[in-house]
Formats: sequence, C-alpha cells, structure tokens
Amino acid sequence: MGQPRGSLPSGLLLTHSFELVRPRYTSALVPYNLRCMVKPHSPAQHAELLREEIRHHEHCYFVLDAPEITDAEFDRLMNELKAIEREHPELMTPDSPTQRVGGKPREGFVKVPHSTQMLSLDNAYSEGELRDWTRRVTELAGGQELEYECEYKLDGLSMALHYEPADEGARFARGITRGDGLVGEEVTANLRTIRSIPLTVGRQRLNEAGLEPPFEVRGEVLMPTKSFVAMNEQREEEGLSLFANPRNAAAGAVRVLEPKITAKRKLDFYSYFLLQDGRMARATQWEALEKLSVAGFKVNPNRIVTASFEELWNFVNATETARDTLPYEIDGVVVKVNSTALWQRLGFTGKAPRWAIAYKFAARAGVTQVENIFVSVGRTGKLTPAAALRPVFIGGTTVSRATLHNQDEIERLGLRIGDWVMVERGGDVIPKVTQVVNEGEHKRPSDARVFEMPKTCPECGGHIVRAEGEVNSFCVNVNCPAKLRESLLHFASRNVMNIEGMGEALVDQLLSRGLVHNIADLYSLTEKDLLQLERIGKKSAQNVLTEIETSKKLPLERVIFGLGIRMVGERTAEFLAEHFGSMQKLMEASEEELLEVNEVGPRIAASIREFFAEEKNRQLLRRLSDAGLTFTGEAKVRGTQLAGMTFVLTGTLPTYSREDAKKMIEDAGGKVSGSVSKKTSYVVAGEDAGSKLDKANSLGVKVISEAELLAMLAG
Ligand code: 0OX
Repeated sequence: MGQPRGSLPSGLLLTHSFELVRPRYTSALVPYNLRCMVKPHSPAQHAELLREEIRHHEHCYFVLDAPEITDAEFDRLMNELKAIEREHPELMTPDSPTQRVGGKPREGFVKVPHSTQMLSLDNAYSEGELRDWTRRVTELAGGQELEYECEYKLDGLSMALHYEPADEGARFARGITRGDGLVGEEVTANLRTIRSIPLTVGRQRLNEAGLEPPFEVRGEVLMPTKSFVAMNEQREEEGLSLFANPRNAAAGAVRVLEPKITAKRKLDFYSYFLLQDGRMARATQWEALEKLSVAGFKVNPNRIVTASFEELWNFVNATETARDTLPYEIDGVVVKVNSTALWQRLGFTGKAPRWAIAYKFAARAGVTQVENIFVSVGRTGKLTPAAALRPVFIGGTTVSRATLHNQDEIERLGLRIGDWVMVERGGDVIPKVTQVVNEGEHKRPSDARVFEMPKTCPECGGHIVRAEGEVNSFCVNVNCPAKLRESLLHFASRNVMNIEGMGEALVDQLLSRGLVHNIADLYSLTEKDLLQLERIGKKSAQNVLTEIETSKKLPLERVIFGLGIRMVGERTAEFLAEHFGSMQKLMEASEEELLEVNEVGPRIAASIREFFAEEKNRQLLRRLSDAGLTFTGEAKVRGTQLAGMTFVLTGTLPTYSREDAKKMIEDAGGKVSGSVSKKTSYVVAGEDAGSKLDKANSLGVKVISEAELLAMLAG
C-alpha cells in the first residue's frame, strides 16, 4: 500500500468505431494525437470536442501532475476553443474551460450553512498520545483489530465543494469556506479559478467512480511554496506588505472580491472527504479517496492503510523527514479509522470526530532574543532591517537571523532591541519574527532599545529617501558600492543571466580589484583579469568566461529583469518583453504605452521611465548591446484587423474578462489604453460602465458593445 491505485478512469474505448466521436474524446486512455484525428461535423460539436480535450489535459496537468502535451499545444487548444466561442457566442457554456475566470467583482460574500458540520481534528503531539488514541478507538470499537488510513495534514484552508446534477453529469455549483464549521462563506467564483477543481464531472467518470450527484467534496486549498515565494518577491519589489506564510496568502486569495486576482495566485486543491446525501457512503476512507481520484479530483498520493502501529509511526517519521522537500506546507499527519461503518459508532467529542486524529509535527517556531538589528542595502538601494538573534534551534536548523522587512513592520511588532521574540520558519521561507514575547521569563529587559532606521546609508553614507506612501526606504547614491555588489549578484543569479561561478566570493574580488564597475564590465573580463584573483586557476577562469559568453543567448526578458529596475520583477519583465518585443521599444515607451502592459500600473511605469531617462543607464545598455546580449524578443505574430485603433475597456463585458478582451485586441494589432481621450477610437462598454463611458460621450468617442468588438475582430 502507499501507492495511489488507478487514478485514471478505466474502460478502454478503442473498440468503438471512429464515428463515435464523443466517447473517444472523453477517454483518458486514447492518446492525444489519435483523438485529434476525429473530424468534427459542426462548430457545436467542435467546441464540445475541444472542451473535452482541454478538460482531459487540465486533469493531466493540474490533478495528476503528468502533462501529455506541451504548454504551447495546450494554449493552442484553448485559443481554438476561444475562437469558436467568439464566433458563436451562443455555443458558450458556463462550464467551458474558457470560463474559469468570469463574473464581476463582488461586494462581499454570502454566508451559507454547511450540509453537515465541517469537523475539526483533535491533536496528538507525541508517539505516546498517538498510541493512546489507537488504543482508545480499538476499545470503543469492541476490541477488534482496526485499519488506519494515514494522510498528510495539509496546511491550507478547508473548503466544501458542492456538485449538482447537470446534462453532462455533475457540475460544480457552490464552494464554501469552513467558517465556524456550521456556517461558511460562498466563494464559488474564486474557487472556479483553481484548475485542479473540476468544473464538471462527466458521466463516464461518474459511472467509473460509482458516484451520483448531488455530492459534496471537502478538502484543502493551498498555495504551493514556490508560488508563495514568487508572489512575496514580487510584492516586496513593489513595496507592498508581505504575507507571513502560504496559508495566509491562500486565505487572502480565496477571500478577494475579484476572481481574476485569485486566478493569478496559483492555488491548488486536494480532496480528502466525500459526502453523499450528507453521509459518508463508502465502506472505507481509502475507497472514498480512490473514488474521488477516479472522478477526477486531486487526492494526495502520499497515503497508506495499515493495521500496525509500527507502520503508522514509520509513516509519520518518513513524512516529517520529507517535509522540507515537499512543494507545499504540511504540519502533520491525519490518521483516520479506515472503516466508515465504525465512524457512526465512534461518534464525536465536541467539534471533532473520535475516529480521526491529527499528529502535529513539532512547531517550527521558537523563542529567542533579538541581540541587534542590522540594515542591509539591496541592489535597488532598498534598506532591509534584519534581526541578529541569539542562536536558537528550530525544526532541525540553527536560526540566528530573521528578516524584519521594513520600519513599519518593526513598529507593527512593537519590537525593541533586546526583546524576546517568537521566530517561525517554513519550508522555503526565510525565518520571521512573528511577535514580541513579553511575559514570564521572557520579560522585556530594562535596557531594551528602540530601533531607528539610519538617516544615511550604512554602506556609503549616501542620502536615504522614503517616498510618501511607501513602506521602504532607499539609498539614492547611484555609486553606492553595496548597490553595485547586489546588482551584480542579482544579474548573475540563476533566474536572471545564470552565470554559474559568479557568486559572492568572485564578485567581491572583482569589486575590490576595481575590475568591474557595472554589469556591462562583466562582458569585458579577460582570462588575464581573472587569473589575478585568489583561488582562480586557468580552468575555473575559462569556465567563468564560457558562462558569461553563454549568458548572451538568454532571452530579452532575462536581460530586462537583470537590469534591476525598481519594481520590475521576473513576471513584469516577461510582460514587458512580450509587449514591446525589443529593448529599443521598451526604452522609448511613453508612460501611456507602458500602462498598456499587463500588470504595469503608474508606479511601475514611472520607475521604468526614470531608469531609462538616466544617461548612465542608457550608456550601460549600449555597452550590453555591443557585447551581443539579446535585445529583441520573439516577434509575436499579430493580426491587422484593428491596426492603428486604440480601445478603452470599461464595465463588465458579458463573456470576456477585460484581460482576455485586451489580449484579443492586441493580437489583432490594436492598442488598449486605460483612459479615454480624443485619440481613443472606441470605448467598449459592458455592464456597470462608469465615468469612462461619460467621458466617451462628452468627447464624442464611439461606444461599442462586446458583440460589436467581436464582429470587428472577425473582420
Ligand atoms: C488536512 C485534513 C483536514 C474530515 C474528517 C475530520 C476532518 N488538513 O490535510 N481534515 C481532514 O479530515 C477532515 N483530513 C485532512 N487530511
């Protein structure tokens, strides 16, 4: 046991004749290329075939983590379906894979009662407590030998998904947060954006799983650690407050009023509980999980069933060892009595079932003292305070430093130098001070000092500026050596120009010998230069030069990211490269043009303009260009139907999100602007259009509907 059993639907359909188009598409066992050979007879059938196809690949990618096609092929299928639905809006269905992000922003969430209480779990913190629990349930079950189902305890948010009968089988109708266990909040529109949540479950899957709607699936929404780290990096870049952990970030994403924002947060959903008619219909928990998996839900494959406490305890230990290597946060193991028939007999204590328990791992938190607060200067000149801690052992490592982010955070914590603090660390996450402890043996010492942000740069003595409304302070000296060191390290790092070997040791030597004064100097380094340095022989010098040479081939977005423009993180760099297609065009872009780029707001646009306005930076770019770095992107093939026209989108469009409409216009050669002026060719107005519509009317700009836009796109 321990291995997932049969998560793909069984039932080979290859025996059907080729005319039986639908079943062929619905079978996960027919290879992708074979299914593509089926010729649709009508747009309606074509759309349906594409939907089946896309649902299958969403399942492979987001549920099974086993894609069968490339991202580009997937996008092609999606675009094909979008094109049909655009041309034949009457063929659009609410559960089409194109409609995951839809609906308009909400005013708030509606409270809804749960079908049956969403239970919480009692905890065990030691082997003894866990063993006592197994003894207790065995006794309550009449002394018979019990089987236990053990699964990861995911550190996310519990959610209830309701599926109702529909033509195609079952349809995701409602998603509800846990709330207080009795009443939760309806967050359906946001949950629909999570790609591992099926919007529909087809008849075939329902039959294979032996499932009949209505039914309810409960499970955990979580944010993978990688998405969390990337999101926080981007937020830090933009001077926004940071989320403390993936759980809080996921909670924020589920409760935003705008589903488009949830969609960007890359959430995931794992199912662990199935209810039919308000009851557990299966004989065992293991079987229920199998059924869920066959029905197309994502179920964590890391689970076992065992009757032996020794095996159970081994699973707990193996899980704790694997904890840091997992792509998401877990905080323990949930052990459930496998036989659901016994659940009734065992019953509940308060809000928790007697038949399940959560073994919680030792907290990855500890109390220690802040010995000092240091301020470091980043590549953009940003000042970041960090706490120097009295070393403390937390979850397998000694922690002696924790980030404090900025002055506001120190004030929010009410932290003084000398205070006792609670420090937490997560999987991939830098240790954080979560609160000041000021009680018992951890009372604030009488000599605790208030920390003040330095008035001048701790590295170069340069001016420090904190702009109004910004949480971050910056050293504004363009020649600050710390900025230069950090910007070189950033430029050479793996996600940027990937120059292996160009780490702190090498950068520090290059700087102290005056061999490098900016990123462009890296491309003039010679073997002779490198051989002067300590611990660099002929071979390693050659390796570094090869790495530098190879970096020239990296795509435009990496170079843009590498420049270290304030607020331009990895994602923004990608959008800029895609939008402008060349460094030259980006350099010449006006503020208005920059605002047309996905996710670029006025502050980012101003920062980009500021960067390119600086003569020193323009010189640097000339040198990088001469060195042969990639300054052009892959040109996007654009249509010409809307060439020369500028559009402004306002209100909620009936079928397309604004982002999709913008993309369609741009793909057809048009431009989309955020504000109406005399130069605007058309304002596309949807429901609840506001001041932009008034402005269009007062300036005499033509106002059109989504349908009229689609007609123009169709030529
Ligand atoms: C988890 C998790 C939470 C259903 C019956 C009692 C609680 N966080 O991973 N809850 C449950 O089970 C519910 N299982 C889990 N794996």
